[in-house]
Amino acid sequence: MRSSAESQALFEKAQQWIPGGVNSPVRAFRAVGGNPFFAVRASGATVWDSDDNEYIDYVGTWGPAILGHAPRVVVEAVQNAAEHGTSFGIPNPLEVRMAELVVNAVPSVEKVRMCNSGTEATMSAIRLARGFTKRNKIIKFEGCYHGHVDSLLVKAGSGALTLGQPDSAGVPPEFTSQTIVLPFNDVEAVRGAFADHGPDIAGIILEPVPANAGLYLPREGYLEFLREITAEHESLLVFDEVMTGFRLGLAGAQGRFGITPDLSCFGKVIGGGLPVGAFGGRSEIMDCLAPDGPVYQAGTLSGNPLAMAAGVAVLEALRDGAVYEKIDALAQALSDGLAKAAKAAGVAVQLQRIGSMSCCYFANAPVHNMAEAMQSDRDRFGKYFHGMLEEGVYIAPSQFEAGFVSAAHDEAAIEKTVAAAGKVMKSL
Ligand code: KE4
Repeated sequence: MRSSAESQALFEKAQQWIPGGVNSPVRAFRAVGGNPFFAVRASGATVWDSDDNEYIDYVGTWGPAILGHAPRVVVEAVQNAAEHGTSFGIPNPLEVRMAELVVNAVPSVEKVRMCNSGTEATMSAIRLARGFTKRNKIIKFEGCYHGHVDSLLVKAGSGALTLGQPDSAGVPPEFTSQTIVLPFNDVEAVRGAFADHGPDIAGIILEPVPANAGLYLPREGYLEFLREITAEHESLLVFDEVMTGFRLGLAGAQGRFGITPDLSCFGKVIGGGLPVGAFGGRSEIMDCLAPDGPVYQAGTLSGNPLAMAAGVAVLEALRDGAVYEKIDALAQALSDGLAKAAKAAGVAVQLQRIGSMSCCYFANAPVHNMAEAMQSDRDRFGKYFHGMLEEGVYIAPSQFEAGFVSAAHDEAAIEKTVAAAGKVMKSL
């Protein structure tokens, strides 16, 4: 049994001064029971807690750690940037380099604006969609999570779904009255919404690969359908690629599926672990943003030099594509190994994966939307989570999250993880 005395003591203290003892709800282990451990160090594919337990990490700080934790290129870039000042609030060369890297990597993005979180990126993107189209309604999908934006906290995924609060308190009905929520992967539902509200729909925002209710894929032709119907109605297609952007390839999910959205939101990977969000798209849309246009959006620390230094270092390390080949292959081996372990243990699982992102649903049938994800056996998942933790493997503390493989993982780590799963699954 690993010791947790230090983490327990820290959690006691944290709960006195921080709501729930955490600065983001999903970290509280509420979905899996028990108390969170406190991380004190992370390097490569490993995280150490305050009781000196070590874990192979498949959360990767919820996506940013695509190169692994504390890669030298990022640490040195941030150290060097810090020597020259930690924030200017004045345009700086690193912002230009970041914008150039994003525009060169994502064909649909002609201009990009930096901000400080994925939430800011999606909030700004839907404001921009409304300002550009002069329409009010936004379509989102059940189970998709776009950060804690008031008007999008409706049947949201991730921590909201995990905690059973897909519709948050504190959001007046007026704030969500312009939000249309539909089941994902349901063509007729979208057709019906446009039939009823077409002229007032500013856009559709979606995770092209929903990964905040576990991970499920768009059905064949679904993204193409959304592209066509939004173009037909002069609504905007907004891809929330906060998680998939620069994770599923340099051009993210839109590159994998060959879809050209009107706006894209980014975060996580482009910050290299520092607080960064971004949104971008066609110049004619982006030029509606202040100071050129009437749609206001701003941020004291947007384009912060430390965050830009970290993000630029990561994007430059990804440019030759070699990382993607490695992490996709390792993730394939992981999913194959977990599936074999489950079969040997007689445990029903659905291993769903794209690139280096995956989810192990404890379910009897494949998952294509939130309703089906909700059929998964969360109790069994909780037991699996804690069993893996005891074996030194840290996966997301919720069935409704995705897992990530980084460039710092290797075959030995995958083999250790699969062996641990083989042992744990036999006990479920
Ligand atoms: P942030 O505001 O947390 O930087 O990004 C919000 C967001 C937007 N869009 C997508 C597709 C996202 O996945 C997220 C945030 N992801 C969650 C994990 N699934 C963050 C973890 C947390 O809330 O602590």
